[in-house]
Amino acid sequence: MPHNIYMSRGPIVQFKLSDIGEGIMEVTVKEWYVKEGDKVSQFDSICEVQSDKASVTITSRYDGVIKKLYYDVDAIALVGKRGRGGDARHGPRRTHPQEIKGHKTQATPASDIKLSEVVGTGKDGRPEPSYLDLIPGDPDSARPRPKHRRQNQVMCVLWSPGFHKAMVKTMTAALKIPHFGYCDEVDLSRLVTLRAELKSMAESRGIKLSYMPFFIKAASIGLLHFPILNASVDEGCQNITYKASHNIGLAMDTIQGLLVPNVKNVQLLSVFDIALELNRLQTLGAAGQLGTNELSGGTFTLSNIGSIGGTYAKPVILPPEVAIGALGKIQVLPRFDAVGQVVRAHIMNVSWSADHRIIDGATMCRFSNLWREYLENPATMVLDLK
Ligand code: CAO
Repeated sequence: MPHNIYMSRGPIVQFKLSDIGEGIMEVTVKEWYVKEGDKVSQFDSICEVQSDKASVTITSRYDGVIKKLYYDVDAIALVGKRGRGGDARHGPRRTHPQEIKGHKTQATPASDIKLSEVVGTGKDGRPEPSYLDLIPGDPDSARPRPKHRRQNQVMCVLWSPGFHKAMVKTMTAALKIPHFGYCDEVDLSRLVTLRAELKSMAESRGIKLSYMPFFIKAASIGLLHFPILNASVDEGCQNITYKASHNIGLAMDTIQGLLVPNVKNVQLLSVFDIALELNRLQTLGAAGQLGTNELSGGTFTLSNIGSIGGTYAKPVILPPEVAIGALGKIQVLPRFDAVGQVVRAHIMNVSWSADHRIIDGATMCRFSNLWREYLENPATMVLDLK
């Protein structure tokens, strides 16, 4: 699957999708992250390809402008093959190519690109057009960049390189945020009973109903009272942006590693609507098909690490968000009831982290109290449902 790099005042470099290992010979183009005329920088995500083993994000080797995309989404591309030819079943398809124009680059192919992948076969040494044409050249192409980056060659079932890179970037940015931590325990006994009643009803509608939709909805109702927790702040902490949409992210353990898709506009959704969307996100996550739409735009996050195990956690804020909650395992534990009798209770711990530059402990605590009360008395949620 070659990409073409067009340099309008220099040689044109064609490169092919490198061998991505594991004996994989063909991939399906799952998503283009770029379109005609887009400017890209080296290491920007270009597209997502899927093999029968995993999905891999292809990143740009150059700064430049996208000239042409040669594969439609869902088309099959052969690893290391030229863009022309191929039989009807497996061969690369050229469908609805999009022409993209641009200007010269100073970029050169990364030193580890195999010679056979850098060919000039067309007129004036230009290669024939292939799957993706990109005209390199970026105003800030003079900035230092890694010299020996291996490209498209990491095949990883647990980690998609693109997502891992994004995680490194996000977590490094998160380190700059002074985290405030706050923990509490929640008695979910009533919610356990309620969910047991509703679970089969949801199943009859083809939906799996876990506790997450309740946690997410209670958080959204809480955010209506504490909008500062559904905000973002600029670097100098001068401007706070309050987000109208409650796009609640949920940390998801997927075959591509940790991803955080979000359920959009939770403030407008019922618990059942949230369950429906959560089911969809989990199905996509299990298939390694979560895309930009699902993964971008989150405003607040919950991480249900308790579905795997554990009680407390120390969640890390996902900038530009300002707060995150981690949920522990629901455990059956002895607790005292209102009249001092020991009862069997379903207890879950919650651990919140918030950006202490703009959120104080009292705010986090009040939000947590409200969230806890809704979950401990789930019938009260009905009163506040939109
Ligand atoms: N305690 C006890 N049981 C739990 C639970 C908890 N905290 N969370 C979920 N369960 C139960 C569910 O109710 C469900 O039970 P039933 O089969 O009886 O319905 C079962 O465990 C499986 O639930 P699930 O995991 O499929 O669904 P979910 O909506 O609860 O969670 C998701 C979805 C995506 C959050 C979860 O699958 C996941 O990926 N969790 C890991 C998150 C993670 O890695 N966090 C760390 C981030 S920091 O690195």
